[in-house]
Amino acid sequence: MKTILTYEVRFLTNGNFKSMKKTIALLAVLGLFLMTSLPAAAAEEFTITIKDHRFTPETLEIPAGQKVKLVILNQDPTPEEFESYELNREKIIGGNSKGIIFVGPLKPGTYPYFGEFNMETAKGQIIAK
Ligand SMILES: [Cu+2]
Repeated sequence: MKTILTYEVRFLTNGNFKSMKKTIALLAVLGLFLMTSLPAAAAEEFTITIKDHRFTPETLEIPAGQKVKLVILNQDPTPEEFESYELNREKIIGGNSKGIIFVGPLKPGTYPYFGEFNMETAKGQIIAK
């Protein structure tokens, strides 16, 4: 922002065409940045917690037809891999840390997922409605 203002002031004082072009370029970049970052910021957020190699909630309902942000909180000291063929997602979440996974927009339906490192216990499903 400071940079843009500097160019703006220079342009106004000198009427320098080069500065004006730089200002326009910077504003375009800023506009693009806002346009691309806003939909992500607006995505509804849901948290899935991993504890004792299980997911909570095991069944998560999310809205169909829109992008959703999943925050995977791993409260186990060991890493887990969130994996889903149906969602086409695979992400390792370190022990005692969190991972972010964006899904959707999804068609209504059931999307199973599992923890690849603890497949007997770590199972869940996402239901898009
Ligand atoms: Cu995997």
